[in-house]
Amino acid sequence: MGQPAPVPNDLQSWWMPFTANRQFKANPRLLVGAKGMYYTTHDGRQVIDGSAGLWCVNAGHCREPIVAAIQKQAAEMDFAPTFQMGHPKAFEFAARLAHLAPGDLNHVFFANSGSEAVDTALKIAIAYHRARGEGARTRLIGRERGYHGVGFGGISVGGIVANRKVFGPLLAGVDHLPHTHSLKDMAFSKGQPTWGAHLADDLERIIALHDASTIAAVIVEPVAGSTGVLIPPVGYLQKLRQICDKHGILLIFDEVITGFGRTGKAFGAETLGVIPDMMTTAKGLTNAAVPAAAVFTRKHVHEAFMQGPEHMIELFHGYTYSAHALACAAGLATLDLYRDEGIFENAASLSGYWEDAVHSLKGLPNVIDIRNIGIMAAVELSPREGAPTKRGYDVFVKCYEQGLMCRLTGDTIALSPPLILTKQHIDEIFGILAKVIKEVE
Ligand code: PXG
Ligand code: PLP
Repeated sequence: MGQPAPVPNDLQSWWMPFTANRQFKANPRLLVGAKGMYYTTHDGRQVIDGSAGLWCVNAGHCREPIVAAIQKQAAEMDFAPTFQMGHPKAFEFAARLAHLAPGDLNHVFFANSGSEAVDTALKIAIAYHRARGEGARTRLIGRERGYHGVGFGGISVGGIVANRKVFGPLLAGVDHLPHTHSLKDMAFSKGQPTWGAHLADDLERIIALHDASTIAAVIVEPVAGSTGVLIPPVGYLQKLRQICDKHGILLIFDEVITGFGRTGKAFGAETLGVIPDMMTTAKGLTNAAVPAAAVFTRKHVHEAFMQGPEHMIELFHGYTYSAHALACAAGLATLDLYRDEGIFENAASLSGYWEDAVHSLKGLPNVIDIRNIGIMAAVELSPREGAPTKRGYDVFVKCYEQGLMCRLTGDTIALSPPLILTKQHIDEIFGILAKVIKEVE
């Protein structure tokens, strides 16, 4: 027997997620290092991280306390089962999170990605009603342009057409609210648009159609992120809350992006002044250093399950890696950093400077809308005649070449840098973006 043949290090084997694989592999962009606000590229350049990775590295990259916590945990205990077993850091992490969450959102179920968190929350919603003797409440209401990950539950309640249309009939019994974006009525709003609260009234129409007795939950992102940063109109989420309460429907906020400081408070629920019955989180939960997600539930939701014989499993759901030891260690170190460095407070205090900086792009060629809240923003460009998404892509690639990583969705550039940023970083981000927008036809 000879040596195994050497494996050629080519780009073909990895089928990349949400990527134009053939285009990318013809001209790859590889990241090889990261520190604080910057990535290092394979050709040795420093690129400012205008998107916190994928909206997730809220405390900045490779922070020592998080690195140390993961290293220590990996050496101490790598994995512990969490079905009928436990480990101390999982309880500690859940208790810290419950303390951080608004209202009585004080029970935490762990998963490993936003998609799993969404599936978990939708399943809990349906099982909750059944546990209370309302087993006919199985319908789920999402929203057009919503992003709730890529599981079958998430794409069913989600409203991104490309993520749904080739995957068959999806979950049955799902309906959608209209999205809240209208260029005509709200272009260049700063923070929450004043137009659009009435769009929440459509929930009453959907409820009248199906009857409240068949509806389990409504799920929305408090700020729609992935679709291009759509800020909820003033009063809109309050209306959803009132209508859900009136009809006994659970309200779920998908805070996978808005959680952990992005809007200037720990959760979007606080910034926007509405407490949901459940909240899904991931990303900033562990500063993305180890994959993890958490579903927060209010006391009454949890209590509905804590009935019946005590030897019975209350919820037949969970993942091998729920409350993974490395994730809990990383998460605890992350929460310490958020608290000790006042990272959410930094986001809140810079949000005015951020708003002024992004709105200074108004008037540049092809800019048709600018939206912002906390430390997130979108710059929408008009699509090129007959070639939608091409202009956005050209801006995205040129930004990367000139030292800025941002996110692209269609012809909209989204920005959501780490929340440890300073005014100089904001100047750097918008300096590059403005220059590129002027250069791209
Ligand atoms: N819900 C929301 C609101 C999200 O934003 C998910 C669920 C799914 O999380 P996972 O961990 O399964 O990806 C997300 C994720 C982008 C982008 O740039 C957004 C997400 C993920 C990747 C890219 O728009 N959001
Ligand atoms: N901020 C974060 C990120 C936290 O994790 C916590 C506590 O867990 C707090 C604030 C609240 O800190 P304290 O419990 O010291 O009031």
